[in-house]
Amino acid sequence: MRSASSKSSLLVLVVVLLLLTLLYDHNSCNASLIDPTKSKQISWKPRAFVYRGFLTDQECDHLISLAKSELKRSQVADNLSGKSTLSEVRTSSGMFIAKGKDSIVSGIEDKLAAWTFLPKENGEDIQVLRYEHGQKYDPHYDYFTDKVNIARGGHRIATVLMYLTDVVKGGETVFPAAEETSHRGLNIMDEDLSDCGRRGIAVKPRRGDALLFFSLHPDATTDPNSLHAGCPVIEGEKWSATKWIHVAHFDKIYGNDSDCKDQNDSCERWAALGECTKNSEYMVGTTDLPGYCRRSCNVC
Ligand SMILES: O=C(O)CCC(=O)C(=O)O
Repeated sequence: MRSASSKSSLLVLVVVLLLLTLLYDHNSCNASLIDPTKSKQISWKPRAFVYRGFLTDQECDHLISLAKSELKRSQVADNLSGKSTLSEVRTSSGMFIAKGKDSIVSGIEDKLAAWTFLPKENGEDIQVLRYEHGQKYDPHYDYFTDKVNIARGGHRIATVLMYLTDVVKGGETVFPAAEETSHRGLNIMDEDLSDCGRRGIAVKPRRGDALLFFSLHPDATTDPNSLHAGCPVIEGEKWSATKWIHVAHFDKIYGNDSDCKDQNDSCERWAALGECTKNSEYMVGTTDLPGYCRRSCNVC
């Protein structure tokens, strides 16, 4: 009798251990897919790194297929008001994929956190972009100069650009204010670059590769060398995915939380439609001027 019951306890113990191992493997597998030897430094001013083969073909195709039917003309943030506006500075189209939308998106976010050493919750939703012939993003900074956009999570500290397709000609990401060093780390031949790409340290889009650069210095001051542009696509089509990462939790405003209310009955519905990101000034607001749907946007 006793030996039968100790056998069944042993069996239960083995099953529990197996389940725990599976759970641990599931949570850690994406992070453990990061291989630091694949990350090469391409510049110190700004701090920029390229990771060859960061995304698998399946991950690239998945992001493109989620985005394809949802694309809208890209916008830029107005320097003073922070409002999103259309501008000839940025002519691509794009859309946002909600954080953790499915297991593939969540797995990519795990890898981003492991590579950048920055917590998942500090990231914005991934933005997928498509650039057709002639489309571009003129030189700009990813840090903000308005109050609205820094209310959620503070300044953007870093950006990861993931390239979802190869581009035959043009479409490079270029850092025109980067301080050139004797080596560029990636052995790109000048003849492979467009005129725009030759204006600084450039990364030629290659399906699956990812570029990480920092917009803030280690002492948290803004880095003017992080000026960057998406060069016009000359031949082919460019698909990319951007993850902007802030200094703090992107979904929280640190301030007075005693008044955590929605002020419009439609807030919940708007939040589900992504308005907290698309229309952050109205929905979230700032610590000085709180928005109308702070509860539904989970910022209090
Ligand atoms: O597409 C690129 O190469 C640049 C994109 C970019 O600058 C951005 O999304 O902030």
